[in-house]
Amino acid sequence: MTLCLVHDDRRLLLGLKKRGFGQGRWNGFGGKLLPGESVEDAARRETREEAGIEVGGLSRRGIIDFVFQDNPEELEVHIFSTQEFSGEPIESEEMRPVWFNFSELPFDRMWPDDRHWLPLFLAGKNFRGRFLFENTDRILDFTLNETDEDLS
Ligand code: UAN
Repeated sequence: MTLCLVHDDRRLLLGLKKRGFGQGRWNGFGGKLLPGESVEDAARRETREEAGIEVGGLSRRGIIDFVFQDNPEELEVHIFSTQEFSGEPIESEEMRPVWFNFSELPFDRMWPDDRHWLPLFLAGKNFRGRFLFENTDRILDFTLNETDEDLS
């Protein structure tokens, strides 16, 4: 899966998920890959579909595995950063995009893992991690490490 985080030097663009997995939460833009698609292409497509903007250069900043208890399907999420986009963010059937100051991120209405890795992301670090969820609200266990690897 992909997650695309569009930002400038003080604000992050998040979308309120209006339906499906993660409904009611503020997310970056992203989703599953289509057959034959690269993770970068999927990040671009999902951001176009969900927020109506075209992103420029992407850099891969993190890779996180998500495991949900009682669900054998593990999600490997590739997290991308970009400061380049064209167009105006616009609401789609799936997402309502809103800019948030870094100091006012709505962590209480985001995926619970975000409060762990987003500070690393905003500090310019690369990271790898793994989170085990009991359900979609509770983290049972996690590992998260900064990495000097070039993930791009
Ligand atoms: O930030 C996220 N964390 C996120 N964004 C979209 N999805 C589906 C997400 N899932 C998680 N954690 C499971």
